[in-house]
Amino acid sequence: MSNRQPEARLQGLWSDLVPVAATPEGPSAPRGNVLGRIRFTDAPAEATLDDATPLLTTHMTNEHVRPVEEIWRTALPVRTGVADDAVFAEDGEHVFYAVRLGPQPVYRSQVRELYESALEFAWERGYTDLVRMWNLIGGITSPNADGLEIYRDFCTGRAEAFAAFADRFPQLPAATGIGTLSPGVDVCFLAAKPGRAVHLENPRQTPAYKYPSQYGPKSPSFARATFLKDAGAPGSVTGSLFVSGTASILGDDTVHADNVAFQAEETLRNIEALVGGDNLRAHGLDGAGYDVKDLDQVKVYVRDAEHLPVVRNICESTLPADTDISYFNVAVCRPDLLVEIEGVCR
Ligand code: 3EB
Repeated sequence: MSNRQPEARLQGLWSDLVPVAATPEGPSAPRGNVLGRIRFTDAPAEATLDDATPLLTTHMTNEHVRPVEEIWRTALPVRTGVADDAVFAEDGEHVFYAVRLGPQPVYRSQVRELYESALEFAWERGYTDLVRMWNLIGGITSPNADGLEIYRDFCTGRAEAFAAFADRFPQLPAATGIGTLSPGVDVCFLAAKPGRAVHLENPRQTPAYKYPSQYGPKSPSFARATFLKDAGAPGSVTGSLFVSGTASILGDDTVHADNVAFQAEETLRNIEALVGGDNLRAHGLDGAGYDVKDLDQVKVYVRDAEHLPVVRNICESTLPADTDISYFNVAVCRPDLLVEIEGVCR
């Protein structure tokens, strides 16, 4: 795991990506209390409290990549619980919430209900700044029972839920929408008490919520990144920048449709433009700014297993040697997207 800026790991929220077989225990384990875990492995499971902490298990690994567990931690004491099908943990400043929706012929209404329950939960407990959401979608580019692409079906239900809660959650958070290897949808999110989150767009990309209808009946509901200011320092520009799943999209167009190396490089340029000081200043975050090399806790999603080596090479030559990077061999939300990259800058 990365040891860059270790002091930053004691502020706000932080995570580690660790091999499933070697979860650190004992004195070498990172300090902090576990808020939630996401296990990327070879089969899905219901969201549960495991070892008294929320655990989401998603089918995202096969023979080409290693299973990993992402562990979100906080310095504050944590309280965990169950809310219907969902599990959660909260520390008074942050909440982690996770839920699995099993396979459906059509996802729209169930996704809407899942999202409305999740938003209601966050609102009632006062975690009104959504920070980061993950949407892990089986068969993402396959048709549902009505012939509509499952990603578009999913986006419709999600957009309806956000529309119903627009008075309470007027701003969309950073997110990922990515394929998994089993049917069903796994959703989890991080949210915070109000006043610390700033949502960012990318000057090189059309906001996803403004994508034209050629990409689906309802646009995807997410921002390109969310900056979470450190707790207890709301006026400060120290914090964490949560970078959404980012792909080779300029404006709203996929570029380099048949060249995975160019897609990976374009994606990293998109992240560079997103996290740079100019873009943070444009969003009112004066004095903050990152380089693509500051991206850590990186997840790289590669559609075709044969492309893993070239994408690994590009990521490893762009990012520092001590960067935490995990690779997954899963479909992306447009058939012409071959790679997607996300991470956190501190
Ligand atoms: C894109 O830029 C690529 O639907 O939540 C990236 C991040 C993508 C989040 C989502 C989709 C989502 O449109 C796909």
